[in-house]
Amino acid sequence: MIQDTIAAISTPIGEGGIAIIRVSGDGAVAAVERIFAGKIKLSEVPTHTVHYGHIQDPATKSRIDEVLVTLMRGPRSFTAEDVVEVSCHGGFISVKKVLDLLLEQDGVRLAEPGEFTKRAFLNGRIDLSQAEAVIDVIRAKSDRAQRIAMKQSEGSLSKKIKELRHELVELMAHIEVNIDYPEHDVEEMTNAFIKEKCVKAMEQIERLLATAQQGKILREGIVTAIVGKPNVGKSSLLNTLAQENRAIVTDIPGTTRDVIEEFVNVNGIPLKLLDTAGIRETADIVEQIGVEKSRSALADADLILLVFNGAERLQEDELELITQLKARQTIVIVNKLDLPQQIETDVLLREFGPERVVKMSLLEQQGIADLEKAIASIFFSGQVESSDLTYVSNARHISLFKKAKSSLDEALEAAEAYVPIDMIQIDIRNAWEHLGEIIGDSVGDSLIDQIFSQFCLGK
Ligand SMILES: Nc1nc2c(ncn2[C@@H]2O[C@H](COP(=O)(O)OP(=O)(O)OP(=O)(O)O)[C@@H](O)[C@H]2O)c(=O)[nH]1
Ligand SMILES: [Mg+2]
Repeated sequence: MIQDTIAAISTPIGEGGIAIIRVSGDGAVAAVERIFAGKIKLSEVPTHTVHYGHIQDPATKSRIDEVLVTLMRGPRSFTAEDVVEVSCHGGFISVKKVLDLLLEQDGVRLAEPGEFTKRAFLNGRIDLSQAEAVIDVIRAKSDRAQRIAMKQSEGSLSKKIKELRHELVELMAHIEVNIDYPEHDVEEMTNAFIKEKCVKAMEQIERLLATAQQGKILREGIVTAIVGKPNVGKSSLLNTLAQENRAIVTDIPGTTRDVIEEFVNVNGIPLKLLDTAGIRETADIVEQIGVEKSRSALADADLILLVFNGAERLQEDELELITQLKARQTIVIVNKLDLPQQIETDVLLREFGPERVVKMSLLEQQGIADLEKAIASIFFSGQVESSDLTYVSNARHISLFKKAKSSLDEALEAAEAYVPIDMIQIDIRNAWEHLGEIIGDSVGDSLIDQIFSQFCLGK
């Protein structure tokens, strides 16, 4: 059991109506009681109740802030321990003073990032995959990503893993019996049984892994690079999609020097947009670095928005970009439709196909709906839709599922080659262990620390 009591500010730092300090541990109620002045004694009130009063320094009796205190006794709390939440005034000073006073109380210390969630895990209220989903809920940037993360935090993935592991345990038990009581014929049957069970488990893992691509996109956004020659309107496109003047737009070619990142939501599809420096040969050393950055953004992007100025003919370096990008996931934007058109549209249509070429005037805000449609058609085409919202998106989970699958693969091959079944047992056990690691069964302390350190303070 964990002994000490932890406290931290759980709301973002800054001006706001209220701020919440969360306190958790055996001594939580006593610690807050010592600095709380109200009509009641916190140690005597029923759990899950809210109380009005003041925080005051027990030594000087000076009042620090007016507060509401919420009491939640374990195990019916976020951490499964006694939790007290103090809602005080927002801003920089009140909340800091209340926290400092709390930390002066015996046995109370500042929580580490993610420590509240870590305690919920260590106290057995949630498993590791659910705890990880809590970060995803906080970081979700689209409605859908948030819903998926909520599902996972409620245990949707854990349930699937437990079912899979249950099947494997049954299989291992079956094999065990045959190792202990080897009989003629039974071995043959066992082999067939192993194969059937392994294939079934592998299919289920594959189905989960198939959601990984879309799960990652929903979680992190489609990394979308806006590229093209200088002055074609790349930054104008970023500003239009972001609906604010995020990047500097001028008529000077070479305005953007650095990669500008902005998260946008296009009809529910999360895009991580990267506006880049216009690609051209240049003697300017700063611009050269910018062009380098453009090229590396281009290399890593899931989606490319390749922008042209429709009022000019295609140029040499643009033809190069076309060759380089036509096999990639690219949408071509012919901008400046408001000006007399010079561009060889036929070349673009031939290389990319009509559904991937969009005509726009960012100056007059034309063609935005067409672009949104093109993005949606790429994103939704041929993608797996997981109807029950169980997605595998966490890199750690993906790698463990892959390991489990390859262990089962080895078991299957071994069974086919009539390797002695106690050898096959080892592979199946490995698969079972890899799956267990996803929900935090038998994982080491250092991994646990690493996972929870990604959390923000106060969570
Ligand atoms: N006529 C017209 N001008 C446009 C349009 N879109 C952008 N512009 C202008 O084109 C110029 C360049 O726009 P930017 O968005 O800065 O272009 P960029 O591609 O980011 O340029 P660099 O950062 O230099 O690579 C600005 O003067 C814009 O106002 C359009 O649809 N029509
Ligand atoms: Mg620019």
